[in-house]
Amino acid sequence: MSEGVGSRVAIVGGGPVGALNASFFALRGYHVDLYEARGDIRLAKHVRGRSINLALSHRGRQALASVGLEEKVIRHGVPMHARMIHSLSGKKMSIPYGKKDQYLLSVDRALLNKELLTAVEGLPKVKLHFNHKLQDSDMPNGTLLLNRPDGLPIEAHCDLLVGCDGAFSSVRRQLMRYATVDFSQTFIKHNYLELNIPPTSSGEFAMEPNFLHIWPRNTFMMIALPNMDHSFTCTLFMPFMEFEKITTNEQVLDLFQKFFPDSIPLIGIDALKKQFFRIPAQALMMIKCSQYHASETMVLMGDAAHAMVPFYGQGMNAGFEDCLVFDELMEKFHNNFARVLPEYSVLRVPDGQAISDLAMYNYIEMRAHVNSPWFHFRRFMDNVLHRIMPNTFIPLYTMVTFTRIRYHEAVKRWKKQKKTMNWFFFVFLTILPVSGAVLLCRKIPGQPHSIVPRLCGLSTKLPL
Ligand code: FAD
Ligand code: EGO
Repeated sequence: MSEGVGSRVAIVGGGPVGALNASFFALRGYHVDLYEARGDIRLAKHVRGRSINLALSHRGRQALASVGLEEKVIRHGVPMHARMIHSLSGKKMSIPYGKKDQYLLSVDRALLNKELLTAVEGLPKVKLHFNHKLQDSDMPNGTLLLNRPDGLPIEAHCDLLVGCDGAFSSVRRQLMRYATVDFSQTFIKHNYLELNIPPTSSGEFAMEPNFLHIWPRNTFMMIALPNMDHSFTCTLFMPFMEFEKITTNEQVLDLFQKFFPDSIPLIGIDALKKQFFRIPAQALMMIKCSQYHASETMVLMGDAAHAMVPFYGQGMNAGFEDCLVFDELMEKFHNNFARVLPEYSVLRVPDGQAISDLAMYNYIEMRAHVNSPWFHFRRFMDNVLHRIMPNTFIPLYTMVTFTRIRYHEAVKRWKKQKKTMNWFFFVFLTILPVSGAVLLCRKIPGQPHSIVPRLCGLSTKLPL
């Protein structure tokens, strides 16, 4: 890459996707300015018991590996080889995710972000600008308008504006002035709240560490992911109407007694009461766009392009894969933004839609009829079918989480598999028993009766 036209990239948003993306562009030789509205999270001191984690899987790891950051990040991860389903009675059952190398990694959000920022800061021609909030842009002329907390307005310049500024993206708002984008924003009935399960008094994990713990209770759902410090972070998903009803400590305890009794001693009664009201429950939403770019100067990645509900654990993974797909196109089209940007939308929009829809599908599915026996049965059957037909039947969760099969292809395959399975069950449960019955009831040649009376131990003399 030579300095000059098309060589200055501005990335808005220093979240996981923006920070990773900065590495991708820097390694291609671009001059990169990263603008983050908030301060440098590496300077914020860690508050004990406040680690929030997320599940990193294959797609995210492939993107990290492509810029040489996989090892650095997975050092901070706790492997989860199986889900652990907690039933209401307190019984626990686990079902593995797949083969030995198919596991999720529970990583600390803050640590992940710090690792990515530090890595990109060490690359040439990269500048990180914290406390810089994008206000406006005029990309036909390549100018940006940013604000600092002291209110000082700043003008900046770039050739490509990359919006990695999350679900409430400001870049997206500006992009939609220049491109014909269909856009939707959908809030769901559930909000979420995070709680902490501290290590035991001897410093051990309070539950089995290498699992994604799930308490499926139809409309009430809770999960817990392990942290490196031997604590767990629980996320409670509940209709906001229910959150609104809960205003006293007693109501919190009643709720947990009723739905998650085994978790009370683990969180601790006092901690539970305190943590429940620490901050209000947060809303969950989905953003869809029919196009992720405008001309050859603006492009969206991560939540800015496709925020989704968290019921597939893929939001960040999908955002990381965006960066990887974009980089693959940069290679293919020799860094020509005019060709890369439209192609990126063509490739990535169907996949963004597919994973958003799957996450929403899981949200509906998990409430509709997923209690612990059902959850267990479904995942058990997935594993059984995969074991007998490893090439024909790959569970959807496996395709999404442990492969790089394009999200929309995974959905197509899943629908085809469902058809095959339905046919298979139809044959075995209907045609075979029916034809069996017909054969049994047929008269045996040379005998006056079918085989049925004999099988039943009846005399064939009886008038059957
Ligand atoms: P963000 O993380 O939102 O970062 C955007 C950044 O842009 C922020 O730092 C913000 O300050 C900055 N910004 C915003 N506006 C401006 C502006 N105008 N100027 C400058 N900077 C700006 N994903 C997974 O893969 N696995 C999981 O297990 C998982 N669990 C989740 C659980 C929950 C409860 C939720 C809500 C999400 C979960 N996700 C998960 C999704 C994941 O959190 C997101 O997909 C991911 O954080 C998106 O990263 P991002 O960088 O695109 O956006
Ligand atoms: C029948 C059985 C229908 C996020 C199982 C649907 C999601 C869905 C939120 C888990 C795992 C990472 C997650 C499984 C299903 C993260 C995830 C799953 C949750 C909630 C989550 C699984 C953070 C759905 N992956 N998953 O099979 O283990 O199955 F429970 Cl509420």
